[in-house]
Amino acid sequence: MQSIRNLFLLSSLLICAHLLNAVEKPNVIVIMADDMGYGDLSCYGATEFETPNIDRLAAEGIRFTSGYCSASTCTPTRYSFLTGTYAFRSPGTGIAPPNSPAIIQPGVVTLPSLLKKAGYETAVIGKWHLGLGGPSGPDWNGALKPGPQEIGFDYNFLLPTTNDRVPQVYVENHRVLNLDPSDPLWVGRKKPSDDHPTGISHRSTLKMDWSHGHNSTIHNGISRIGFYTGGHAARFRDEDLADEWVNRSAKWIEAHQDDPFFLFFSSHDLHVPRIPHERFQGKTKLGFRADSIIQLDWCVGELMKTLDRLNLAEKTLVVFCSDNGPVLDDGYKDDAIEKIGKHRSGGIFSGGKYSVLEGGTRTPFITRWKGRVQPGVSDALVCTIDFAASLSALTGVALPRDACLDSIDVIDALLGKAGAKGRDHLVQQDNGRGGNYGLRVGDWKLQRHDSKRARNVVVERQLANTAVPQYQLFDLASDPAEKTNVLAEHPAIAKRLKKQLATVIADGRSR
Ligand code: NG6
Ligand code: CA
Repeated sequence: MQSIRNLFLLSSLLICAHLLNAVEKPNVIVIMADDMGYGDLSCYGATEFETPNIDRLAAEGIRFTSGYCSASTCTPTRYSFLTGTYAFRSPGTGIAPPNSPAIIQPGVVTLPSLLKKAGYETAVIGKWHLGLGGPSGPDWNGALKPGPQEIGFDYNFLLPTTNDRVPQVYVENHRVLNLDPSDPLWVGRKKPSDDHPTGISHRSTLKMDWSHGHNSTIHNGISRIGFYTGGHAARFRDEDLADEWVNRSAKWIEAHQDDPFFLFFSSHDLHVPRIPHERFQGKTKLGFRADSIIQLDWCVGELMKTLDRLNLAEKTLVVFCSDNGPVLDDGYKDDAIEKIGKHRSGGIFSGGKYSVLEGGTRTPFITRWKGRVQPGVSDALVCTIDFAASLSALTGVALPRDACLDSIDVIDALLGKAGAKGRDHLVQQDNGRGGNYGLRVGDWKLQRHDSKRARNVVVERQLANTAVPQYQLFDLASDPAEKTNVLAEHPAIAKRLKKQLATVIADGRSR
């Protein structure tokens, strides 16, 4: 009896010691760029401008060469980042319109709700684009819920959709900030009156012209997707967004410096309309697209200064990533194509935003944790969908079996442990409507286009749809640009990957 009790005590002690060793609770800041391609930073090969702050982050941490987001548009990547589940499993996770209701329902296990279980304070500051409110959509003049606070964030300060969509107001927790009740905010899909000025009727007055779409309500000299009226006291200037994110973040970090905290810093740079602050305009020769990159680089520098000032750099895991690959003309005439010169926004990869080619989802991906992560370059396969499982593992939170269905624990790779390989496969998707997928397994890449059309034209020109076979196979080791379909030469591999992709889709989970 005595020996059984001793054995029990010993094993409990061992388990405790193991848990004590394993569990670490660094602060976590995920900085997500918007529409940034693999080649858009000098630490990833850009030569036409410099991004010193992000380069420093990479030099002090790990720069991944196979870091991905899960989709090549914003809403599905953000959905997967927060829920740990591939967006193609849930209809209604494509690019959200201005009046979209909340896409992630209260009760769903999310990255922030898991971190709350580990005792974290959590916040999202910046672009949301995952809908707000119940089934009938956002109540702009009332309480905007459900929203981030109903799915695990203690605090939110948001651009509610994306800035080429209406309305241009901030949402702090459940309310539009500075909304004057005597000037209610109305947001809709139909022109509210015959004389309502639009990008079509008042085109000559615009400070930046549109090239496709984006010709409805005008605010700050820029016409947008969708219509709105009222809420004038609440409206912001596009030029001030980055400063606002930085100031709000510094304040929030300072207030939570003694807790473990998780901050999702969701930049709007370099999404259209690209209107950097006046002090960044003209900083590069490439126009406002690259000027916005410089602005984002400045934001990263300011965040790092805040960590240094509060002595938090060694207590904080910083992640830099993007929500989808690059696009040049995304609806406004900002000279992104005309001024691109030698710059290649997708680096050596083909495709970009809206595409399942590598350029659509293989993006900059950096982790830094001073004093804990050994600096270097890693070719481990990691994805933004993996933070839920990885950070749960790090912080000692049990991941429920029926949640985060595609999130893989790659924490060893994220923290640069020698020999850590990350995932063994990854499914890539576009906006999720046409049955377009990529499957990467090792150096093999299967493209599946059920529509038999692919958006695979170099982003340096206008995107266009080209006819393709339903399935194509590429060897990324010799052909990273996915130029030569080798499916006919490797029928057995193609068969295996087709089956694997079909199984991941049919099983409803891959974890
Ligand atoms: C597209 C918009 C594009 C951009 C995108 C969403 C048109 C013609 N194009 O529908 O400008 O807003 O949606 O981008 O309206 S994302 O990065 O938020 O996914
Ligand atoms: Ca985006």
